[in-house]
Amino acid sequence: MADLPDLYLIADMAPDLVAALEQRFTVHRSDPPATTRAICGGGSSVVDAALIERLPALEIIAINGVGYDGVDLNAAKARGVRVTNTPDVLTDDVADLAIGLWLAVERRIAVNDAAMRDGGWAVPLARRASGRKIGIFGLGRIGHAIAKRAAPFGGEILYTARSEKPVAWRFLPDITALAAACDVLILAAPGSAGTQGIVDAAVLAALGNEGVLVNVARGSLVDQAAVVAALEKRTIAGAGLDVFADEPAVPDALKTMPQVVLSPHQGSATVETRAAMAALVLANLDAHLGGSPLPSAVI
Ligand code: 8YV
Repeated sequence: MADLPDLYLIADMAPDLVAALEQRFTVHRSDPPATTRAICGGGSSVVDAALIERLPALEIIAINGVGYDGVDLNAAKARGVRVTNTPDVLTDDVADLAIGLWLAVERRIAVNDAAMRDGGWAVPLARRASGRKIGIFGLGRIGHAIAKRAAPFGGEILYTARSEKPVAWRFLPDITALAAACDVLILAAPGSAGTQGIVDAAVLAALGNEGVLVNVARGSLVDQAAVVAALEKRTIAGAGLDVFADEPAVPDALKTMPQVVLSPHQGSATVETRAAMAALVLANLDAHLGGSPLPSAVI
């Protein structure tokens, strides 16, 4: 039997996906040979110019995730290397979690649960979620899905994005204006040079001491030290965080704050969605090997 093409696997994947990859490829988890034609990674995987250069036979980078902020697209493009991701199939899950984190912060769900497990019952009053003005940074598929889920809570929906969209929600020109105009700032934009550290002390001050920050995008979007300081000083009221600057590391200060709800990058982490993501990864790789159009190509 002819040798299977070589694939470099650079992130942990579900056993079913690994087994399916091993049916199609000779899978390498380290020291990929020069004959490597494919790389498979996760949404936070780094595929930089040096790695691409090291693999002269590389044809495709298949990301198991919607984000590909760790992939050097220019280097890939220069080599004619295709890049694919897994959009759409995870949109609902990430949007659901954004709403869940917001409600968990506002209604003290996690901290009350912990208090009861410690034998408690009497807890402080929470804050009403309904009617709060929801600001969404990034109105792509996930941002749009969050807006649709938030609208029935009765508060105004506002957003900012690279451009105004043909939607009924109010557009603000930048994230500082959005933070000043909303009560809850939800981050749903991709990680990139343009969004790096965009949520800084000034944006947090604009959000204000009744404001809540929710991040289901990337840790790189926020100045994490500024977020910790703003929470400690009550510059903002609370935060629901699914992503962090240096995962899986999480600042200890956040772990003791009752006004913070923490989640270990679980946006797309459901059985159904991970199965759909895996199927899309395989569909992209199979299409590439078969010479047919790629189902979800970035480039
Ligand atoms: C995944 C993600 O957790 O889609 C993304 O960009 O970050 C998450 O869905 C990650 O890709 C793991 O593979």
